[in-house]
Amino acid sequence: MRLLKTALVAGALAVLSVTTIAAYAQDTKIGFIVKQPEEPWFQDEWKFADQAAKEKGFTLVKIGAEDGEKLMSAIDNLGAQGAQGFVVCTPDVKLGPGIVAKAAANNLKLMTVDDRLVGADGKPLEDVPHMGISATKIGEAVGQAIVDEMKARGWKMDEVGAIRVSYDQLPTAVDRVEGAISVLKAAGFKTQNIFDAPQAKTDTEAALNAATVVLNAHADIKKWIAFGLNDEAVLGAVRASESVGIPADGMIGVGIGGAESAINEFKKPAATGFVGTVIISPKRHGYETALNMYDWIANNKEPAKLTLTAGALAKRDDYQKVRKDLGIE
Ligand code: FCA
Repeated sequence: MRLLKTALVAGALAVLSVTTIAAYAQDTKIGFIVKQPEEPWFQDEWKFADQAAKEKGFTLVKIGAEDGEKLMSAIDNLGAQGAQGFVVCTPDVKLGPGIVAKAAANNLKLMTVDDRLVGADGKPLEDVPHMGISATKIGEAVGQAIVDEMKARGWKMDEVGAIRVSYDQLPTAVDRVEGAISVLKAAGFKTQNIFDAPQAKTDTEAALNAATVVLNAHADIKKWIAFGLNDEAVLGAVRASESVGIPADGMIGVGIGGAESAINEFKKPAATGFVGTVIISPKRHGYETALNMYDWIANNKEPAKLTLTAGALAKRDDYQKVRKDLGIE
C-alpha cells in the first residue's frame, strides 16, 4: 500500500514536471497575419513560418486579415491570448500608425513583411522592422525579361501594347511596375503604348477585369506585354488576352512571386502567354521573419530595421532548377 502510494505520488510529480516544461516551451506565442490568406505566396510564407515555430518550439498563430477591421481585432485577439509579438503583411499600408498603436496597447512586438507601413505623410515608418523585396530591382528584371523575349520573337516595339496592371496605393507595387517600365523605355518602348489597368484588389480576377478594359479599348493592337505587382496580376492579364482571342505567341507576361499559381502555369502542356516569373523567397519572408520575431522576444535581439530580398527570373524550362537553388523546392 505504502509502495503504491509512493509510486502514485512519484507519477503525479512526473506528470506535473512534464506539464511545466511543456508550458515553458509553449511560452512564446507569435502571430503571423497576412492580407490575402488564399494567395499561394502567403500560404508559403505560413508554411515556412511554421517550420521556424517547430524548430524553436514556439506557438505560431496564423491569421488572415483582408481588411483593417479584421486586422485590428486580430491584434487585440493576439494580445488577449498572451502572444508577445506578431509579423504582419497588412491589407492597407496607410493603417501604419493605427497598427503601431494597437500593437503597443497590447504590449506586442511588431514586425512587417512584404508591405511596409507608411505614416500620414506617406513616408515609411522606419522604426518598425521590415522585410520586403528589392522592388525596383525585381521590376527591372521583369522589364529585362520582357525586352529579351520581344527580341527573341522579333517583335517591332512600335506595334506592341503594354498592360501595366497597377495597384498604386501600395508603394512596393509602384516600385515594381516602374522598375519594369524604366527598362522598357531604355530599350526604346514608347510611353504612349503603355496602358494603365488599375486593379481593385490584388488578385487574378481583379487583374483580369482591369486588363480586359485595356484590351477592348485597343482592339487594333495584336501584340501585348504585361507586368504588375505579382503573378496574380500578370495571370489576370494573360487570361484577359486569351479571352479576347490573342494567341499565346501574341502575349508576353512576366510576373513576380513564383509560388503555385506561376508554377501551375509552367506545368501546362502548352506554353501560355505567361512567359516567366521573378521568383522571390517565401522562405526568407516566412521562416526568417518568424525567427527574427522569436529572437526578439526570447533573446531580446531586435531585428534589422530593413531587409530587402532578391529575386531570380525563372521560365518554363528552368523553374525547377531556380526553385532548387533558392531552397524552396
Ligand atoms: C505584396 C504582394 C504579394 C507578394 C508580396 C511579396 O504583398 O501583394 O503578392 O508579392 O508583396
